[in-house]
Amino acid sequence: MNRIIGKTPFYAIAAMLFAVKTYLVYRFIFDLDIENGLQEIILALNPIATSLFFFSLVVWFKPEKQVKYTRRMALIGSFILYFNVVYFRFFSDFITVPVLFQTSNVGDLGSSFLSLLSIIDPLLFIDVVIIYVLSKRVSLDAQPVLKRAKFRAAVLSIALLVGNVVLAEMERPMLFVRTFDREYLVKNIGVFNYHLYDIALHSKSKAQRVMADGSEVKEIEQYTEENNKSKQPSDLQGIAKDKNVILISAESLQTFVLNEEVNGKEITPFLNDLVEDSFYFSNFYHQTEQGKTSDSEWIVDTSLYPLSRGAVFFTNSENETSATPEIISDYGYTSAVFHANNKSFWNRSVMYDTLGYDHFYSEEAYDVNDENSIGWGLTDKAFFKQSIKYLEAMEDPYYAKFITLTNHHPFNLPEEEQSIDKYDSNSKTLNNYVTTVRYMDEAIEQFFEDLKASGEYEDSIIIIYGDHYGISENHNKAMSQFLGKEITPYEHVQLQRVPLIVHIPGYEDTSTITKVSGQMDLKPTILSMLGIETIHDVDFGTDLFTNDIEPLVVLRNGSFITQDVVYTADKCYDRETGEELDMETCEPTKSQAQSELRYSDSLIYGDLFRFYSTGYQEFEEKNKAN
Ligand code: GP9
Ligand code: MN
Repeated sequence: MNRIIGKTPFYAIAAMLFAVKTYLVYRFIFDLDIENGLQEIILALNPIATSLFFFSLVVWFKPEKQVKYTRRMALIGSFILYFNVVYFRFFSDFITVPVLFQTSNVGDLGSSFLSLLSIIDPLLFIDVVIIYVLSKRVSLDAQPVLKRAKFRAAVLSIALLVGNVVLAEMERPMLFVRTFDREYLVKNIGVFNYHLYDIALHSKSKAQRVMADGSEVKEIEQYTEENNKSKQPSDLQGIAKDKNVILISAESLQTFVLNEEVNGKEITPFLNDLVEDSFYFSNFYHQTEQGKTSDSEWIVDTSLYPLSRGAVFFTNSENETSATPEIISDYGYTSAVFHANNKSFWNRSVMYDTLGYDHFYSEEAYDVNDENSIGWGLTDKAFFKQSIKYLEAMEDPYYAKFITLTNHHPFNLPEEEQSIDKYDSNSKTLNNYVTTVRYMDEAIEQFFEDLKASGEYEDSIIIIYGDHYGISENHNKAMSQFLGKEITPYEHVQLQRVPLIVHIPGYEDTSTITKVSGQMDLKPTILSMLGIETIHDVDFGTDLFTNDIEPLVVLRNGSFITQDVVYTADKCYDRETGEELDMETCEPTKSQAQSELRYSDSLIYGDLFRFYSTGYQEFEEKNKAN
């Protein structure tokens, strides 16, 4: 035995044993999805790099301490891994700092805690036992004492770790900025580095929160009062009082596909018809940034801006909020989100509680198999079909949000599911896109039929909106072929338009509304339709059915759109013609747009709703009182 470990530093042997165990846990307990060779390499490299990095820290101590700390490192590391294993068995998720403070989660585990333990669990500590036994026989002379040996250990472990991060970035660009999903993070940087990253994220947002004292809110309230609050009630105020609200977040749906054809076939035949029979906002913009779908959810439910980096759903999931589901729960509404993806994606499982949702029907609520999955998971058609039973079981009135998935990049669809030809351009993405958009159109059509058949349709209003763009700037050449015009910075802003369709069954006096609007406006519009009036709240949206407010749509990158102008990349354009105007025309609104973004950021980073109590009342109540 002594001969085997004779010359090798003890920390390195321990690191290797620990790495092998970690790899096996990743592979067989966390069951991380491996989609390609690079992911395979990362998953094998990461435990080695990370273990070596942490265990090699002991070389800076005296040899006897090195041995002692190596043992401790193995024990602590094993417990961290084991806690994650137990947590994962219950939540299919990884521990975050806020979770450690969420005692209610521990409550959830309750009596089932014992059932989470398995007879294989002692095996998860086998390396610790081996390390303890070996540590008694290790020769202290073989431990690094010279500076050179110490530096060699440090350089090697850091190099491996950097290699791991570089590969992870290649595999998932912007992994850290977007912080998509804990599973991706763990898959790419391992569970230990993920914990460090999570602690850093947490400390940063906590620090900003600690600095805030709430004095800013008055000024922000005054601003939003003056600029966004209508003086006159809209014509549709209370039109949907006590009705169900069904929101459909249409993945990657952009306005440019509506009323367009490919080889003589409409891309969105159902939506084109629906538009005729609904309020359709033809100049409605998404306002999302890196948080993509989650940003759109944030904007729609809170009427605040997303952040310029990261996703609020991750960075500020513990904030106090004033979100639609929570507000309307006071008026008898139950709320739910339906989305057949992993519930930790975009930290939804945590964030939906924060926003006040009562239920979240995630992947677990659906029967998902190879036959009914395409691309990111369950097909939209199967998703809507399987959702109906849950919707029927919900207590009325409800606020139910459906998030579709099939029309997601890279927009792959098996040939037999394609009802229209692919587009023909140099962009495979755009070529595919039209086919998946059409698939989603058919899925929504089928959902409408099922809503009617199940009797849910009559008592509901149905609001469909695109969550964000699907075709990025990288496809400008193909887009300019599709649109028959050059994609200038002005056109690029115009391409951020996504459809907004407000469908009120039985209501015939509908129209296409061309005034400019954005996702930010949905919260006040919905509340107003439900007959709920704001007494005081801070948000940046306006009721879209009022006419006495000059519309202003600010995009997260500082571009903005008014009835007259489009401002982007330091240039001012006429909104109708796209002609460039003098910057002076845009200047005053530019500073207003900047302050809105700043105000919204301080509300989020400072968690200012802690210091502010919002107030609502029923529209009729106020009338009665007057
Ligand atoms: C995933 C879905 C898509 O659950 O919301 O996310 P995206 O990449 O569009 O943000
Ligand atoms: Mn999306």
